[in-house]
Amino acid sequence: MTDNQEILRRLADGVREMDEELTVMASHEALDNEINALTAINQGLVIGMNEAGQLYEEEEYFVPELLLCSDAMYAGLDVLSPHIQRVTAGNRYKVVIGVVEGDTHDIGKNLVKLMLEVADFEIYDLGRDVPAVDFISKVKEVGADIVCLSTLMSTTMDRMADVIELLKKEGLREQVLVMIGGGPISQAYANRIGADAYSENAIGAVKDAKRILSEKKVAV
Ligand code: B12
Repeated sequence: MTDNQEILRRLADGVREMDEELTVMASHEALDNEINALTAINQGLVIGMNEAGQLYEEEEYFVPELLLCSDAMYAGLDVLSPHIQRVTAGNRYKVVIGVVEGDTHDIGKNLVKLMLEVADFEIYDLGRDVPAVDFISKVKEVGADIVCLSTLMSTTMDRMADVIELLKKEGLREQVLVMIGGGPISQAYANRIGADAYSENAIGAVKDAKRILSEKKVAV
């Protein structure tokens, strides 16, 4: 393994092993070694969180362990995020983002938010467990260009369809693009509920946001 691969491995290990100190140390090492902050996040911290998810599925980890893993991940993010190279876009498109009602998983949503922020989107984060009506109010209030919906649970997926239905009812569907994502979501599901884009990760979310805006023929 090269030095950089070892550092990325330590970042993932720190998160998986619930070790904030190791995660913070490896984050500083990554910066010292000039590893791109986005690479350190996506190929280090996120890998560790996914490994923790695997251990949860194998019933080796339970809720308390996962919470400690997420603390370690956020500690690493605090070090790395200020070093992400930010882009200045000509036009600042407005994005309303949140986790749908009934679901409190927000790690993925926060990563999508971060990636959109550094790509110079203007973000309105409604947090987690967000009722459909709150998405609609925010879209109206700020004149959003995109709504991003996240969920990690199959039991709450259909709350995404509720948001789309409500947008239609309020006559807002043509004005706003809808992007969805999270563990149980797929392209097939996005097609079924009439979302404009689905992406399986945060980097894809930025690409998709730019793609659907340009398809709508607005300059990005
Ligand atoms: C961490 C975790 C938790 C943490 C959440 C901490 C937090 N603040 O988020 C805690 C411990 C609190 C938790 C609680 C629960 N959890 Co949980 N949890 C997980 C776990 C292990 C990992 C999720 C995660 O953070 N992954 C890491 C991030 C980086 O990945 P991600 O979220 O998928 O996000 C990426 C993509 O999906 C995408 N993305 C995400 N959102 C969006 C949005 C858009 C627009 C786009 C484009 C892309 C996108 O980009 C992200 C970044 O790349 C998953 C298992 C798994 N393997 O996913 C179970 C899992 C989601 N949990 C599950 C369950 C059942 C629960 C509980 C009900 C458990 C309980 N009995 O109490 C509660 C939920 C209570 C509630 N009502 O919300 C189940 C859901 C099953 C289902 N019904 O589908 C899972 C799948 C585990 C399992 N196999 O059983 N959990």
